[in-house]
Amino acid sequence: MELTDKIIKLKKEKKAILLAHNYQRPEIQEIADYVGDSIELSRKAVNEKEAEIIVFSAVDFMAESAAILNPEKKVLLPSPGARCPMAQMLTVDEIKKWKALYPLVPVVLYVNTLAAAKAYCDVCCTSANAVEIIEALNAETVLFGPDHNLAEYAQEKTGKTVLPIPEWGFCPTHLLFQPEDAQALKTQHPEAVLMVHPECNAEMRRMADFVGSTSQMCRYAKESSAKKFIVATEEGLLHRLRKENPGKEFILAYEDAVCPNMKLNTLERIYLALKEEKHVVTVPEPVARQARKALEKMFELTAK
Ligand code: CIZ
Ligand code: SF4
Repeated sequence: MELTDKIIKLKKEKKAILLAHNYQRPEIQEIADYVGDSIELSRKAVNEKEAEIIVFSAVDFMAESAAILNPEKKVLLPSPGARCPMAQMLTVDEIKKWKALYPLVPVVLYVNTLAAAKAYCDVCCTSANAVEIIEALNAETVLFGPDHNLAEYAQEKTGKTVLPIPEWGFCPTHLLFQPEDAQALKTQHPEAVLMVHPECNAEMRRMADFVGSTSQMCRYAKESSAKKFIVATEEGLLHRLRKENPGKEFILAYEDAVCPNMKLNTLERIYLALKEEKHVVTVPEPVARQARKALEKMFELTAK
């Protein structure tokens, strides 16, 4: 039996669902029950009442969020080494340091953080709703971590003061996109629309026709009358963009823009994790309780 068939069979037997992030390998996206961004997948995890096991094909912080929101379910991360380096950039000590400096300022944390960090914030956000969340808060200044590019983007969009913590946090994959490469592609394909993720640097965002999260890029590409798009985000999204828009062309803005952590998940690892029910992600309850509040506050403040 093919590996994909084995996974599908096991999923049924064990009442498991497979959630795959937009950056996962095409063959994983193809057999997933849902493909989406971190917030869409977290919502799916909560709404799937029947499921007993959630196989979360993504990186550590996303699986942790699913575990926090579903304490009664078994959440498996197929490859335990799939850890987001940006999430590691914000330690609890760093948050405490900034909170001491700005005791009255709310702390907004990107979901790309470890559970222990989330436990110290007021509300979480994703790249799809950071602007909406900061706008909804009754504060003119917020502390925001760990991505300083998203902080800067949110500051531009909201007109509020968004202080990045740490001051330098970044995604190593989105850092690969540089304006010279994007400009060369724009010159080669003058009719193409440039879509840029807010984790990219300010020059990239400034030359973009559209700035948005992966889910927002999918929506934009579908609704746009353009036929060609240059895309500045992790290459996994191009599989979904091409599948959903067969008549349109998608070009990666930098051809090696791969997140090696996301790519640690393979069909083989998904199969083994599910078969042996291994690599269970757990978050100690005192931390989970606090982090859950921050995630729930995010759901509360966003209609989407
Ligand atoms: O929120 C997510 O899923 C991430 C990390 C990227 C995006 O824009 O969807
Ligand atoms: Fe982390 Fe960037 Fe990889 Fe997303 S693409 S998991 S933010 S390193």
